[in-house]
Amino acid sequence: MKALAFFLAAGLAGSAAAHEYRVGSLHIDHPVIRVASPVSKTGAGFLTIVNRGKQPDRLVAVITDAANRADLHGTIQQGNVMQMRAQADGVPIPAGGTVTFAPGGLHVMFIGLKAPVPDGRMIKARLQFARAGAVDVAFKAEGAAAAQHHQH
Ligand SMILES: [Cu+2]
Repeated sequence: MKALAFFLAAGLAGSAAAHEYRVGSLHIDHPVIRVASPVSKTGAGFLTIVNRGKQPDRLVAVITDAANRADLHGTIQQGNVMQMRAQADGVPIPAGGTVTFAPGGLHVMFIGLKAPVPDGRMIKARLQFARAGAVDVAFKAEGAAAAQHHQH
């Protein structure tokens, strides 16, 4: 019985660590939020979206009660300066494609965070897709130091 209990516990831990979500043919993997410090008022959200369907989709909005706004940003290089740009039309998710939000590229800009964001805190948000609809996810706070390049 001991071995079985261990196996079950390990299985539960594994599924919690996977931290993924699904809506329609979209798989959302490992949403995280990075802040320069736990009391920062802005944070950058990263995640991976895989479209296993045959139709393109589009992430049109991120809605959260945890911040005043959550904007979709891209990053472009101008000379040797990285500049963020609002993704006015959302973020296209090609059919059969994978879109990765990562430092130096696409991110969800959380502006006006209403409470401290210590490591491990889960920030609830709803991802709104044009075709697949909405899915509730949680961005897990991690790696505070990694966000320091991201200045607002
Ligand atoms: Cu930004």
